[in-house]
Amino acid sequence: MTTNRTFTMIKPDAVADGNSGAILKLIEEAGFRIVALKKTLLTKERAGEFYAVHAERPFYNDLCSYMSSGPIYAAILEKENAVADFRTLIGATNPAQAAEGTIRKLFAKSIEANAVHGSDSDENAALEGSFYFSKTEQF
Ligand code: DGI
Repeated sequence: MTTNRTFTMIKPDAVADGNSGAILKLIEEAGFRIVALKKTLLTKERAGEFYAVHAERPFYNDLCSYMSSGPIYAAILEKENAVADFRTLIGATNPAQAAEGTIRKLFAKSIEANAVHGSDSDENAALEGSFYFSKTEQF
């Protein structure tokens, strides 16, 4: 099922550097509608829940520490073909491999501090959105 929704986080490095506004502007200019948006601070435990799928990966502990190191923005976005188009907009996980003009190319510092998250499937977009937002917070 295609929901035309995806989920994103603006990660701690991008928020700390004052890039949240610029990133949200690029997202809106690319045709995404913001359905829900909040600034929040994850505990390491809650970051671990969000990234549970990566629990066996060698970078999991560092990833959870990093994602709880400062506030983030969480957002649900809507657009036709949202998941795939948003992955194109943000670029490759490793900014060294991200295409020119992508959000990660513009703002990411490293493979870990890579500025933004983007869901990789419709199913995960729905799960990740509901991790942060109730139905009554989505408009
Ligand atoms: O969907 P992505 O965010 O592009 O990438 P992913 O789902 O494979 O990994 C989730 C996050 O984990 C990614 O945004 C940054 C971190 N990560 C992925 N691969 C590595 C990594 N962190 C480190 N330190 N090393 C990695 O190889």
